This record gives sequence, structure tokens and C-alpha cells, in this order.
Amino acid sequence: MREILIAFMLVVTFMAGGTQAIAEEAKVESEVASETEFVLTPVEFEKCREIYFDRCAGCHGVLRKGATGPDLTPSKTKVKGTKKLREFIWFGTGGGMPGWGKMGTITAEEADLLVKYIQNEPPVPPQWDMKNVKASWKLLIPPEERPTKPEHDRDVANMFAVVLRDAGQIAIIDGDTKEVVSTIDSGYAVHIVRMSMSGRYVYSIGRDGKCTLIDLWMKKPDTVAEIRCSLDARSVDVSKFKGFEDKYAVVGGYWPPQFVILDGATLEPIKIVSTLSYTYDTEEFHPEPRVASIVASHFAPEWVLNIKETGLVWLVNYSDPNNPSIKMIEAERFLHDGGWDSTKRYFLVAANARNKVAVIDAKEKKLVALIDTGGIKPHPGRGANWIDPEFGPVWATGHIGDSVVSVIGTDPVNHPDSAWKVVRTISALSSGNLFIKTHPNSKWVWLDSPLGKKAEDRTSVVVYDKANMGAGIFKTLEVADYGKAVHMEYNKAGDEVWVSVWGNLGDADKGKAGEIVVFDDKTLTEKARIKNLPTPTGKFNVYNTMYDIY
Ligand code: DHE
Repeated sequence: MREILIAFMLVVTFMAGGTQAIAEEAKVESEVASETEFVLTPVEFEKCREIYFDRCAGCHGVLRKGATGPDLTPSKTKVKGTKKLREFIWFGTGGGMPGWGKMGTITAEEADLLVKYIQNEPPVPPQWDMKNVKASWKLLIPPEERPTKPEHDRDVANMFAVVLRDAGQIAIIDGDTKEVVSTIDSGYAVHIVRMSMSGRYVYSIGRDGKCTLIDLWMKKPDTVAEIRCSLDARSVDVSKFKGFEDKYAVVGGYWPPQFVILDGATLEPIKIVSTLSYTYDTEEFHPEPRVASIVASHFAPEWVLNIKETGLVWLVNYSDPNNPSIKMIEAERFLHDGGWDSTKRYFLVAANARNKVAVIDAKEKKLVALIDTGGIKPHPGRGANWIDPEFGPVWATGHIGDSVVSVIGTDPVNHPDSAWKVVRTISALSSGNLFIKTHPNSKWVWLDSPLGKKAEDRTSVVVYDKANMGAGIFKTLEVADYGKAVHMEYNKAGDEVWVSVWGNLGDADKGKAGEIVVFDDKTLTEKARIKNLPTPTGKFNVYNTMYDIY
């Protein structure tokens, strides 16, 4: 399927008219390039296009106009030159770019080809309109044929949906027994899942834009509907406001830049909306404003959609989904990931390439603060909330480009002096942090560093004591001796922490494709290992995801 898509994308690349200006801008360069040292055979070009899609597009954009990572259009890359570009790709940068060669993700030959590729004109993928979206929709089991109550006696609220990233699958694991109840095919390089407000359904989103709906009430949970909302995507969420529980879902697209509103029980598409627009500050047209994180408001029937390149937060009202109203809030460019404060009124989202966190008030529907985090490229995941003994309720983020955790005050009523300010800056084990996590029942805060420079940092996580954050790292836990330790998630009771070991699919025969290590949160000791999971990354406890507990 993916091969067909790639071939299709290449053909349409040269037919797409909407991005003519970009094509022309790069034409002169590519003509020179194709005659000289940057020439690639069609097979090499295709190989690079795939590597670029897998490793580079997320940060630099499909059109390479730059976002979390810098602009890589030929007018910029040719100035940098082959030698410098090769070094960046191989060794990474201080700004948070991973050293793809050094880490063993790509070979020397692939790095050489990529250097040429990014000095050529970027191919432009096709559009994906409602006709395509509708044609991709499959209702495998209609709601009336689904169970009317759970067909098993497992605690659905303590189940985990685990992303098996490189396998393109979702594992459903019983949080009590640690059994893998079901392994279900999902989208290509599947990215995240979210839960319906009832906790019955799991919605997954793949990097190919495929959304699957999994019913946890089935004896063996399985897909009941699927749809492809775009060709490249990262986010999905559901309607959570009172009266709209389980009614709708929304999928955010990276390419084409758009979102699609779906029926929550069947995934039937209702409305498609393009996010093509102008940057909030300079009001320049942007050809690729991607939908980054999405959260569901608890104050109104609204989704908070973070439009990365334009720096706008869109509050999309879904009460009349065929005629959605959108309030656009100016925030900051390159919005990425974020989470609610403990009251779920304020959404804190990283504008990562600007080293800032924007705070959106979902009740008053406005921006309340733009905070300089003091570190390079904040990356909170959804962040972590706890009560600091000195500053009251706080939320925190780690950083990709700095070995630092920034703790931000979130209580403007009782702690106005610390609200929306960095109140503590704590040392991490390393840069390359992606996720931070806690639970209201825990005394600890957990932080990973899967993009750390040293292998031992990538395989470890650290724990901080909420009551004594000033003391720095309380304990470093080595999770595995291979792969990357990534993403923590608590069980429903908040007394276990699950950490993924993201290995290589190719190392499955050595038992090193991946596993989940379960820690006892009280003693900070290992409690269980769920072995032989192919490349687990994000994992989501049903209850904690439903209620946004982190
Ligand atoms: Fe993610 C969240 C985008 C790479 C694991 N990631 C997000 C969100 C966005 C995003 C926009 C917020 C979704 C939301 O809340 O609605 N991620 C991107 C990229 O563009 C990027 C940098 C590059 C790419 O090419 O995709 C990228 N992400 C990764 C990974 O390589 C990770 C580590 C492994 C994987 O499985 O893909 C990864 N991203 C995650 C996870 C979350 C996430 C686990 C959700 C965290 C949570 O606790 O909610």
C-alpha cells in the first residue's frame, strides 16, 4: 500500500499546480543540480524520499520550508554545502537534531545520497480531498453489531494501548495481568492513540494519516472502522465536552495541511477543513501549516488545534460539525506538543523552535502568556503537573536541545507571583528529553532522554522528588542495555510506571526489538518486563488518557 502511495505521490508531484511558486523558485537550482554533483538516479531519489519522509519531514516539513528544524530548500542547503550538510546528518547538531549516522539509523551511503537529495528541489505530494477520504473509509463492524457490554472481565479502564511504532501495530495490554490481549495492525509508523470519553474506544493515528477505531469491549479487541484522513499525520482526539461524549473525533493532517471531523462511532467523515493560511506575525502565506497537537476542551464543545507553522491556535467548535466555527488565537510559531494544567483550564503548548511555551485559556478563549523556557526546544509530551511546596501548582517540560527541565507556575489565583513564569530550572541527565510524566498519587516526576548523545543516557530514565526538586535528580534507572528508553505512563492507580524500550525490528531474533519495563512507583524498583514487543514507543492507559491525568 505504501509503495503504491509513494509511486502515486511521485507522479502527482509533477502535476500539482498549487505549489507552482515553490517549484519555480527551486527550478533554477534543480536544473543546475541535475547537471552536476547532486544528480540522483530515480531509484536513489525514491530511496531518499522515503528516508526524508521517515526521518526528516517531521521537523523540516514536506516542502522543507523549516519548522522545528531549519529551512532545507536548495537556496539554503546549497549555501551550507555538501560537507557541512553531511556532518549535520551524521553527527546531529547542538540544537537537538539527532546524529542519524552516529546513532546507526542510516548508513554512510544513505547519508551521502541524502546530502544530494536535499540540494535538489523537494517533490510536492498530492492533495487528499473528501473524495479520497470517503473512498478510504471502511466500517468493518457497524455499531449495532458490536457488543452491548464488555465480553471479558478485564478492567477496561486499566488497559493500555501501546504503539508498536516500526511494526505499524497497536498492542492492547491488560494493565492488571500484563498480558498482551491483542495486537492489531494500524497505520504506517503509527504515532499516538487517544481514548473515547467513555473509555470504550481507542483511536490511533499513523504517519500515513490512517486512523483506526478499536473496540475494547470485544473479547479480543479489534478494529471496527478505519479511514485515511490525509497522507501524513500525527494527531487525533475525541469530543469530550459534556453531552458530546464519544460523538465525534478529529484527525489533524501534516500533509495535506488540514483536519477532518469524523463520526465518533463509525469514523464516517463529516467535514474537511484546510489549514492553509498566513503566519500570525508577518502575515505571509504558508503552503504547509501542519496540525500538531490537538486537545479536547472541557469548557466548551471545542478542540484546541495547534497549527505549527503559522503559530495560530484554532479553537474549533464541533457542536454543529458540518458548519464548524473557528476562533484563531495568535500564539507563537512552530507549535508542537503540550498538555493541560491540573485544572484542565489552561493548555500549555511548546513553540519549540522559538524556545517558548504558549498558554491558552480554554475558558476565556485567549492567549494568557508566552513563556521563554530558558532551554533549547522544549518538548513536554503532555507535560507533568504537581504541587510544588513553594510555588503551588506547577507544570513542567524537558528539552530536546538542553539538559534542563523548566518548571512553570500555573496558579494565577493563589500564586499570582509565580503564575506563567519559570519558577525552577532543574538539571536533566542529558539533552534529548522527549517526555516527562507524573501522577497525582505519586511523589515522583519521571523524565526520559531517548535522543541523548551518550548511549547510556538514551537507555536510562531519571526520577525527581516533587517535594525536593531543587536537589536535582533523585535516582537514575537503567531501563535496558539496548535501544532507547522512551515515554513513561502510569497505570490507573498511579502506583506503576511503564517505560518502553524502543529497539530495532531487525534485532527481534536477539530479543532486542523492544519491551516494556514496569517499575513500582513507590520503591522505584523493577516489577515486571513485558518482553518481545516489536518497537514499543508511546503507551496510553485508558483511564489516564480519558481524564487527561499527567
Ligand atoms: Fe511525536 C506526540 C509530532 C516524532 C512519540 N508528536 C506528538 C505530537 C505531535 C508530534 C504533533 C502531539 C500530538 C497530540 O498531542 O495531539 N513526533 C512528531 C513529529 O513531527 C516528530 C518530531 C517527527 C516525525 O517524523 O514524526 C515526532 N514522536 C516522534 C517519535 O520519533 C516518537 C518518539 C516515537 C514514535 O512512536 O513515533 C514520538 N509523539 C510521540 C508520543 C506522543 C507524541 C508518544 C504522545 C505523548 C503523550 O504522552 O501524549
